[in-house]
Amino acid sequence: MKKKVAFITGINGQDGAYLAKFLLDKNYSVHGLLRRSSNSKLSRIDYLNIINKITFHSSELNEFKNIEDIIKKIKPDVIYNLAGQSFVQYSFNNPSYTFDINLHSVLNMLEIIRRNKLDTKFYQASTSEMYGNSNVDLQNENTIFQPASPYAISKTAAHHLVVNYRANYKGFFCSGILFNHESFLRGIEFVTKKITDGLVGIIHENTKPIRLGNLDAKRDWGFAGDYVEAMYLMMHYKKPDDYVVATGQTKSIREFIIIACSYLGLCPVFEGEGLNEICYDKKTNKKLIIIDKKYFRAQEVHRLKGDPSKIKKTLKWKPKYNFEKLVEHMVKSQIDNLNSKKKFIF
Ligand code: NAP
Ligand code: F7E
Repeated sequence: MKKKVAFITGINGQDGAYLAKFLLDKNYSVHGLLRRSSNSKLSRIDYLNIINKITFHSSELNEFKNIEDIIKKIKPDVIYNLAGQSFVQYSFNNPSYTFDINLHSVLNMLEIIRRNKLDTKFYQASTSEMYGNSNVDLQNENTIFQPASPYAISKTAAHHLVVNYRANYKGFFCSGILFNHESFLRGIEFVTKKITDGLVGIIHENTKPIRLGNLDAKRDWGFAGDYVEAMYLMMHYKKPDDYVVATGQTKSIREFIIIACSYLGLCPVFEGEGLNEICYDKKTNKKLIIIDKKYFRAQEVHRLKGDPSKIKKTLKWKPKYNFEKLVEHMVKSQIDNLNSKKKFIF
């Protein structure tokens, strides 16, 4: 039987790499988009041992003609659009670039499918950031969006495009509204990876304390491997729709630090307030965390907590990792990484 063909943009990112592995295991023929600058660093795909099983294509996401040529050539059954300017803080400094990649590229791909009359299914990587500082306790598919950053606005507009194209043209277009999901493959600029790699470095390599911003923001954190399975389930349901993917629990950065410390035998004490707060290990007096105003945002999203009832009920999605298991995975994988001959940096 002919293999189904998947095209993953952002294949070199955290989710792209996990999804590529997941789809290869489901016997898909996997094609991935790399921007030219990505060619020299395929570390996530390398870590998962799948480089030789993927066909790579090279283009910036926003180059309409290149993307159209690739799609017409490989005729994918499914496109997972995971490429994006994904760093919220960067979007305050570069809103225009963020809009170009996160919004215009989505419009381009939907137009390519429509104009060429393709029956390709399309998945869009929407985000919990679209809810912003919502006053709703548990955010679900019906909660009003109040985006609080250029990143969130670009993703909200792209989300509406997908909903609109689905209604107008009846294509199989869906969005996963994914809450934060992390793993050992997370980029080092994100707070969970900064904390786990930073603490492991302090213990095993005597590195400097970690510099962080707001420790009191709360996020609903899941494991990326569980979340790519949710994407797959959405794309294999009988009809296209949008789903919240979340754990239903929310934890602060401070709680993340405390749990990560517990897996390293550290006893964290927080002292001082605001920019003068520090965190040190009670047993050794070693400084672990320093607050740095550079890491505070122009506007913070204070608390996110998702309601995954719809995806659990309709698609029978069930995450395998809880918060503690996620943190343990990130800490232990980094210790293994430091002890192995081939060291991965993401
Ligand atoms: P990620 O690790 O930052 O990966 C993003 C990927 O997009 C990278 O491979 C990057 O390429 C690629 N990319 C960026 N700009 C590009 C461009 N101009 N042309 C082509 N490729 C480009 O992000 P992720 O965590 O896997 O997230 C995947 C998607 O889900 C993103 O769209 C993100 O906004 C969204 N999302 C993420 C979360 C989360 O918690 N992880 C939650 C909700 C939504 P390089 O490898 O060259 O940098
Ligand atoms: O920040 C606080 C920061 O950058 C989380 C992306 O995948 O998830 C991610 O966006 C929280 C924020 O993730 C530092 O202020 C404190 O409150 O790890 P983050 P994010 O902004 O939630 C959503 C769902 C996406 O869609 C995005 O693509 O942590 N924080 N100190 C810090 N954050 C960072 N990065 N660095 C710090 O030093």
